[in-house]
Amino acid sequence: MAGRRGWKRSLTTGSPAMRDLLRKRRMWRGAGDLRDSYDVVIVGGGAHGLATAYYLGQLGVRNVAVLEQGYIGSGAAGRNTTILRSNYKTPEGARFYDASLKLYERLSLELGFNLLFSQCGHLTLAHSDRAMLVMANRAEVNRINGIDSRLVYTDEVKRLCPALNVSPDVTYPIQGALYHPPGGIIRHDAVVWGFARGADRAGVEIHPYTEVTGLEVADGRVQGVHTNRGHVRAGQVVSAVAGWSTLVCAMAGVELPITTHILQACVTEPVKPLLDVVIVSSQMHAYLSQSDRGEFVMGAEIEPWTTYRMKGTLNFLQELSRHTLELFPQLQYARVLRSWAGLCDISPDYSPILGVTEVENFHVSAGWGTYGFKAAPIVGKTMAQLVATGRTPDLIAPFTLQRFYEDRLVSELGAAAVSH
Ligand code: PYC
Repeated sequence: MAGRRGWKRSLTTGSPAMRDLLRKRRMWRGAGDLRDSYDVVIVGGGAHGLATAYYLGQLGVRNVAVLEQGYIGSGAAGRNTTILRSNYKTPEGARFYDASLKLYERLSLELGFNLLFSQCGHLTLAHSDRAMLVMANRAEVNRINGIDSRLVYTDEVKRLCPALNVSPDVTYPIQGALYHPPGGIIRHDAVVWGFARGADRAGVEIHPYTEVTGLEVADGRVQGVHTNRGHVRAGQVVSAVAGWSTLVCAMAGVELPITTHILQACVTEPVKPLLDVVIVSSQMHAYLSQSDRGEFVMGAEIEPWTTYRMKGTLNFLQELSRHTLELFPQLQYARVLRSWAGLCDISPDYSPILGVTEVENFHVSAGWGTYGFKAAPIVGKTMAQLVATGRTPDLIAPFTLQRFYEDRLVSELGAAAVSH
């Protein structure tokens, strides 16, 4: 005990050099009090909110606060299955997610923080003639946009993933796949921490456990934010709250065409390395990867009912196990360690809703459905440009809320393994 007390004393009363060292080692500063006023308030301390804060810092925008109702990264950023890819169906989507993937590729270096990006490749399996046509189509769109994607047949699928069961004697035999070499997995909480640390170093204030309870709008313009810690004035407000988007935007009187559903995932105990590519089956609504620790990380389709309650179901575990064992029978004795559910904010065309709203200076990053995590860097970068310049960057122009009033949908229907 005496030893521990001594150690504590040296932390608090150590030399200025030691205190400086300890301060530098912190990932980010403690929250402190809220100021009366910020130039920019970002609602949501997940990957999108923190990325926006980070890129605002890079653009030299100061007096920025991130408000998070829980601990940072406690929403969708901490509940995804860490998959990155850009093999989307529409040219607008493919270009947008490709820009995000390219940012991810150099993000560890830029943030000076290892995000453990494993660019191991991504296979979307096709189990029918129709699915092969759809994959061929996606490969075309991808290649036209400079994205590395191609149709492969069963022999190459087996070569890329020797552990996969490609036998014809299963419920859904594999005919081929869309192969996307730049796809992969990344450490999701490291992405959150890396952006938080980078934003903090640029002077952004990060306030966890600060819930937004209302938005103040007057004369068609956002004026401030009510929180459980008091009111703050705000020049601009960005909503980056994923599954809670409809609720936060409603506080500003902005109606979003979004329904909110849960998406469930789970992880097995660690097993020996046998999977070094991401496997997705659209037919079976399943996606799998193996983490650096050896766990199989697996997810299923969104649940069809709308809810804000993140409760898991036994049915999910049963269906996902059945499909997984069809693909990887060798996992029959692997135990599931934990499962979780996250909220998905789904738009009518399965594309995001990004940028300005009818309320001046109130901007939104929403409608992510199941694609949000992979978009974090490009959302951050483009939203920061919007906030800093007042102009909508070309990359996100197709995704404004206005498209639903002008029938300009960007349909990503069928570009994922999760019911759509
Ligand atoms: O679109 O890659 C994807 C995805 C994986 C899990 C949920 N969505």
